[in-house]
Parts: sequence; C-alpha cells; structure tokens
Amino acid sequence: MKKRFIYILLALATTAVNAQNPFITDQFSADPSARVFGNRVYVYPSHDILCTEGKGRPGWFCMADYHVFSSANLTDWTDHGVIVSQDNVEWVDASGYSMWAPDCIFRNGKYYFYFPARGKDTTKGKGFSIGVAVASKPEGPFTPQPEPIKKVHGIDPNVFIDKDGQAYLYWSQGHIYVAKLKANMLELDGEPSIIANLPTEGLKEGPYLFERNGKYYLTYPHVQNKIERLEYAMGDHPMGPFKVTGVIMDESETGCWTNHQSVISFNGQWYLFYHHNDLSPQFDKNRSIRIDSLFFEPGGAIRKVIPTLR
Ligand code: FUB
Repeated sequence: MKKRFIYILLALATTAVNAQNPFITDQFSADPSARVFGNRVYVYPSHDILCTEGKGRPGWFCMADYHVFSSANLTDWTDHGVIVSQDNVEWVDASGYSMWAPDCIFRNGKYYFYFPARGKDTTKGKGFSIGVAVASKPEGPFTPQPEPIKKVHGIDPNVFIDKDGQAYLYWSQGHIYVAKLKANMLELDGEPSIIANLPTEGLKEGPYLFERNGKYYLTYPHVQNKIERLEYAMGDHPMGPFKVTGVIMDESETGCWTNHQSVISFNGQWYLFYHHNDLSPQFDKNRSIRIDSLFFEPGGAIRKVIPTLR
C-alpha cells in the first residue's frame, strides 16, 4: 500500500516537471547540455535563429551565440543572457552562424565551456573545430581561448571527468571520437580514437557520456528513417569498449529530424534533456528544449522515455 502511494507521488512529481515542455518559450533552443552546479541545474543549449538572405544559409541551422539558463526547481528558469557569441571568438568565422551544440564542465574552480564552430582559417579545412571558453562562474563571464583545440575536427563536444580525475572529450564527425584531456582542460592528452562497436549505418552524433553505479553510458542520436533516435551503449570504462544496449527515445516519438540529449541526476531523480520543434512545427531547424524524467530497470538498462507533450 505504502509502495503504491510512493509510486503515485512519483507519477505526480513527474507530471509536474513534464507539463512544462518545452521549458524555454521566448526563444528557440536546441541540443541541451544540462549540468548540476551547486544546488542549481544549468542548461547550455544551442540558440536557433532564422537565417535570411545574406545572413547565414537560409533553410539550414543558424546559430550566432549561446545563452545559459538555470533553475533550482526545473520549473522557474533564469536566462543569464549571451555567454559566447561568434563575434567575440577570434578564430570563429562570424559569417558562419555555426555555433552548434555545446557543453560545459566544472574543474578546479573554473567552468569550461566547449563549443563547435567553423573557423576563419580555411587552410585548416572548411569543417568545424571545437573551442573552449573559461569562466569563474557557471553563468560567466566566459573568456574564449584564442585558438580551437588542436587535433579536434568535428561537432557536438561533450566532456566527462571520471572518478580518478581523468577528463575525456567526446565529439562527432561521422563517427563518435574520444580523447583524453590534459588537466588544463584545453589540450588533448594523446591521439583521438573512434569509438568502436557502434552501429555502422546511419549518422551518429551528439555523444553524451554519464556514469551510474560504475557503468558508463554513452548516449547518442542515431538516424533511423531520416529521424534521430536516442540510443545508448554501455561499458566499464569511459573509452570503452561499449556494447550497444538500447533505445532511450524512439524516432516515432518525434517528427523532428534532429534530437540531442543530456542526462543528469538532480535531487535524487534522473532527467533526460532533449529537443523537439514544438514552437516551429513547419521548420525543424528552429527547435525547443524539453525535460522528461528518466528511469532505470533494476539491471541498469534505461527505460524508454515517452515524451511529454504540452
Ligand atoms: O544543432 C545543430 C546540430 O543538430 C547539432 O550539432 C546536432 O547534434 C543536431 O542537433
């Protein structure tokens, strides 16, 4: 009886959080990287805008800057404003509107914000590089490094610091890559490697790694039927080997081409952050970020998330 009552309370609590989707409604937002810093959740998303003739590439992704949002209760969100803009990073091509999915992590009193963008220096290729901006507070002000991280070409950076203090950078470029980071969090410590044993067909991007009960969960969107499905693989070490384990969110649950996830535990509950194009049903490159509760099976498998709509 007591157990049933707890389940009902849990269900009500879940509904209360879910009922807000999407939870940022005054601007478009995508690719949410959520982090718990102190007693607040900070979300570092991409900021979708609309490219027009002469400004970026109309009909495509268009992002010029990043905001950070925070909340103590996942209901009331504070927009801390722009933390990094394509106009204030030396190496970024400011005509690119290419400030795609970022991440942020805390180490030794500093917050390290990782972001991909196309650089000015086309001799290094037209593709994306990944830069870092550093701050003393999670909401900034952030100071961008003058150069992107060497030997990293791709998008969707994600950083994980293991219990032994070793930091890892994950990113994607067709495949998902991993490399150790030096303690300064600004340089690779060794060569990047492609993470093996992931699906061979269909684009995989947006890596996000978290640890629970000694198991490492590598989560990623994987294109199925032209729509990204959120999947995960599990392993015993941050660099793998990983074994493809399951689906977090089916592609049939969203009509949006892209999806992009992060996972946190906050006040004893796990949450999945992701996006959909709720506020722009006709144009799926103007997206909005969502939260849903995440649950695990007793053996550690992730239970599929059914998105909560408005
Ligand atoms: O937001 C631009 C790109 O779309 C991201 O980098 C991908 O993960 C996808 O969400």
